[in-house]
Amino acid sequence: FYVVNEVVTKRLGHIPILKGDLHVLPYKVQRFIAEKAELCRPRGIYICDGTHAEAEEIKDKLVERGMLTQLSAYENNYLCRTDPKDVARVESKTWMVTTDKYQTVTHTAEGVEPIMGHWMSPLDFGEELDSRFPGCMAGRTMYVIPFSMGPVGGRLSKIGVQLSDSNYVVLSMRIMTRVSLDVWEALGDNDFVRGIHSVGLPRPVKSAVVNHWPCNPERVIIAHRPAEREIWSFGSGYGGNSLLGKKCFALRIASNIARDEGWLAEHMLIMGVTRPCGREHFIAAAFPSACGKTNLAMLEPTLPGWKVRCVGDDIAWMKFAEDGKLHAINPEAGFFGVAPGTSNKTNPMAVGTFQKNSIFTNVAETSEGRYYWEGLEDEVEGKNVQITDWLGKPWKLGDPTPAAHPNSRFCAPAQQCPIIHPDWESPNGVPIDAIIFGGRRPTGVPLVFETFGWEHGVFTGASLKSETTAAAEHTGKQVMHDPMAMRPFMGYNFGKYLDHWLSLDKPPHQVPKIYHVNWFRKDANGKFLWPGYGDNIRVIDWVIRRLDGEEGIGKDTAIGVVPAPGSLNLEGLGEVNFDELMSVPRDYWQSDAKEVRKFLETQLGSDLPNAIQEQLTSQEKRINAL
Ligand code: GTP
Ligand code: SPV
Ligand code: MN
Repeated sequence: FYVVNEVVTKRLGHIPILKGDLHVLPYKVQRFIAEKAELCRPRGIYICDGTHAEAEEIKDKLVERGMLTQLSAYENNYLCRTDPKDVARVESKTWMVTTDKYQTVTHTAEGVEPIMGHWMSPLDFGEELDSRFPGCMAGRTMYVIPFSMGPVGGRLSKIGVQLSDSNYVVLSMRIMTRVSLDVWEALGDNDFVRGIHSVGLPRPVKSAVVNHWPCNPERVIIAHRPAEREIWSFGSGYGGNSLLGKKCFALRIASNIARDEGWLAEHMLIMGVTRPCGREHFIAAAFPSACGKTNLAMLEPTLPGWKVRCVGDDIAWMKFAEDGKLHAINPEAGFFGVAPGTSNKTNPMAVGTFQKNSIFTNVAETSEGRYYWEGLEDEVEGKNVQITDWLGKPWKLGDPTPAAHPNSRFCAPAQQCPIIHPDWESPNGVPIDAIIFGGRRPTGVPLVFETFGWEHGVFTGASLKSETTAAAEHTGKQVMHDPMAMRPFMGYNFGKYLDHWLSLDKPPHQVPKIYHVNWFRKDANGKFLWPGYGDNIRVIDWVIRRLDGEEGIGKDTAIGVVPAPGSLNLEGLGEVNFDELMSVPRDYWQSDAKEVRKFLETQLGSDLPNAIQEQLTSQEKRINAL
């Protein structure tokens, strides 16, 4: 037990502790709570213990208020509809606060806005903070959420404490991270990542609350102070904006810690793939938001004898271990996955995961108490089923607007995944054999290629592009640069980040091979050339055979090694235009190379690592020789 000192008592003033006991909290945590309570002035403080009873109590209250609806066809599944103005990450209002601007952003060419990292000065941040946080929790409860990213006490794990006035956040954080009193014990006197989150709507509220979902879209700010390991989030209750363990901590803050400590924090899934012969390989893959990580992580192979097991679906923390191998852990404990497109046909393992104890946000609902979204058309039983869309309006098949919001999500415990890997919580992580980058590239980019080595692989990751999706506020479907699938999540100067990646290729490290995939190439009629989903195992099969050194299955091209004709297992597939899928069109790549050079030079300026510049030049030469 810890003594509660006078300063803490004084700062708390009359704010009561509604639940929990300050005496079990390490001093640093007590001071943190007292300081922020004095600032935000909640009506009371609720220290979460992570128990089942606690979740039940909060859920019952939210159902009573109408914020959650039970989906009665399942066990302990709930639907939440947000204010339609609060449905995705808000990249334009997400900032890194550092004294030196160039800690956050690169030295871009004159007049060019940096797209990696969004900088705010400490002075400006101070003003933004002062105009939002004082009194922002008035009339609300401040929840104290102790959480561990990675298994509690694990070698690669880190601890955070999030303060939030949103009970939806409490329920979601319990699924997405490990929330428990054990965290205090593991923490002791050590430092922790601090998260302060408010929906930004103190009581009495001056504007109407839509769908019982308090938020303040006009005043949203998500700010990170990496030096202080601190996150301030205001105005949004949605996913990546409010579940601070996820993108804010596990990517933006953690990438800073990772650079300092010599490891990597990446937007990557982690999967174990076992071949018919019984040998298992681990793969980490980075695709931008809503580009297929969850689906690949729990893919159900269409090739007989193969087994895929999921370690993580969104974030990987990776560190070289004594054995020279890159070991990865999934810092999360749940999946916050894109709902539309998820079905028994495309991703049965995800469906299996969210049959109970899950929260669905902005999906549609059937009159039978089931969830519904685009992609489930074939799974609605009975003619008389009525559907209510994500906005709460009656909806029927063929209506011009979608039933579920395109960025509607399921939030489900990873433990429930039928193919969760037995080592998914191993504190030492799993050894990564290959890293895959990918994106949505409708034209020009082959289904798969292997890069020529670590530097070329890092260059390929740095040149990653993808069509924008509904995961953030971008509209339309333009192909956008998303280096390493980290554009919205970069925690520091992208040039330094590339330097860090490049520096890892040194003895005794055995760096993984790096690949690039594209499930989304289209034909002249706009149809996908590749069936995707479970059939992606055919690409993984080729990747693993390459890792094993099988001869005669690769064909050199200007951008990397693609499968040689006949080397991809297409057995049992309908017709596939292999040549078109694998082609590397000269004109396309010539103009792409020009665009990539311009991008890297104007975005990175003097921060562009020499090794990347050399890769750019040699790739241009290869392309021009096509
Ligand atoms: P975030 O959670 O936002 O980081 O997304 P993610 O990368 O995990 O993407 P996810 O697996 O949820 O897939 C996003 C969308 O792409 C879903 O609608 C999927 O159905 C669709 N998708 C995933 N894999 C494939 C594929 O191989 N082919 C096609 N055509 N679509 C896919
Ligand atoms: C993403 O956008 O990459 C997500 C969802 O995984 S969110 O948690 O909102 O960031
Ligand atoms: Mn993601």
